Amino acid sequence: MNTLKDRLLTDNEISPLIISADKVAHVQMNNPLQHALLVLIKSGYTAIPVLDSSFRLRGMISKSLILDSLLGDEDFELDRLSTLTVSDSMMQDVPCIRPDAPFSKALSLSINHPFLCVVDENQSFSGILTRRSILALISKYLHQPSK
Ligand code: 4BW
Repeated sequence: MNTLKDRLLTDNEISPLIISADKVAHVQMNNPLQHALLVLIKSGYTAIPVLDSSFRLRGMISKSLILDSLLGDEDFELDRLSTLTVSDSMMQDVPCIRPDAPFSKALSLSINHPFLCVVDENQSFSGILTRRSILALISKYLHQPSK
């Protein structure tokens, strides 16, 4: 009888779980902050990847990072939405994983990160792996009858 651990570790690649780049809401580094806020509000996501013009991953932008950038000494300075760009506010240190990484690595990283960016050795962006898809796979194995 296979244990849950055996079944997860034999299903060893994350590629079937990846949400492909064309389905991932993202912004570019030189977009005004206003554009990033609109994409975040319209998509409903808290945080999304930041790419460059060659589709390489450069960072991540979130609603809270934007709000933090707008905060002046006493008030929110809304004019900064058009004067600042995504690169002024983004976080550069983003959790990443390779498309051929083992499931166990994705599982460990997803404890602290709601999504992982999937990149190759040149930082070329191929999509994201969400905590939701990782939990869904574990749930599937948990509820499947053992062989
Ligand atoms: O618009 C949404 N559609 C669906 N189907 N689910 C959503 C949506 N917005 C939020 N959710 C749910 C998901 O379960 O809330 C969770 C937390 O969302 P978040 O973090 O705080 O915006 C979602 O969990 P998840 O699917 O495991 O996704 C984890 C994180 O991955 C999200 C968001 O930052 C990012 N993300 C997910 N799908 C994305 C995306 N970013 C850009 N484009 C996508 N398609």
